[in-house]
Amino acid sequence: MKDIRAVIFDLDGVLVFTDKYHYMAWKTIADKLGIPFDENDNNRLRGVSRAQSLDIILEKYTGKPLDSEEKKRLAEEKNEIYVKLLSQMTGDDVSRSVRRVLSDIRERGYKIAVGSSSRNARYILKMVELEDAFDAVSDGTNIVHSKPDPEVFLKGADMLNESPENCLVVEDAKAGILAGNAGGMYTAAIGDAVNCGKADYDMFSLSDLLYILR
Ligand code: B16
Ligand code: MG
Repeated sequence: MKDIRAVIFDLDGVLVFTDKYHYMAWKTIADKLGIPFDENDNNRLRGVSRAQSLDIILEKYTGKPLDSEEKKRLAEEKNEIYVKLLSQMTGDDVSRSVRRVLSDIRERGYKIAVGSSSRNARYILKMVELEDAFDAVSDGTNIVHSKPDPEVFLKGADMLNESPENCLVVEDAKAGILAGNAGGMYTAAIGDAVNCGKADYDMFSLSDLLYILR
């Protein structure tokens, strides 16, 4: 029988919508290199690490080969643009309904954590005034393998002192749903991830969680 005791939330695309900033920053880099890049291409970068995102963008690159130093510089340049865009974020970037879902779940006795591939997760949480909303934060700074590897969620479960089979992962990316499944956790898909058909639950909005966790 299902025994969910903790919920691990992906950040970008679930709690906040920083994907538009990722897009703007990657678009600057792609334009500079003459690579076609649109919002559909950007969808492929959901939940994927920064370095892997660059590799995906470079699939359409036809210029002179880039060595690892040049790739590192491009990823850093993208991050500088991205972080500058993030600095405009405020508490208003998290909807009231998202805040209500988080506090309701906590009041019902569930532990909650963030499980994000981003190395900027803590900065984002601070900017949107969510830094005290979670029992744990597992992010791109404490993992070696990015989603669809389950590492970020397994570390999150560990930080919460919960077994994977007692955790529910909430994700907007196929890579994240696959990661949660690989980690032996329950998974709930929202947004783009619903299309992958691999989650235990498909949600229309985050407040559907209040029914799943009844
Ligand atoms: P950074 P999530 C992910 O966040 C984003 O969806 C993905 O597009 C991004 O490449 C990744 O974080 C790494 O982000 O460059 O800030 O370290 O969805 O796992 O919360
Ligand atoms: Mg995401």
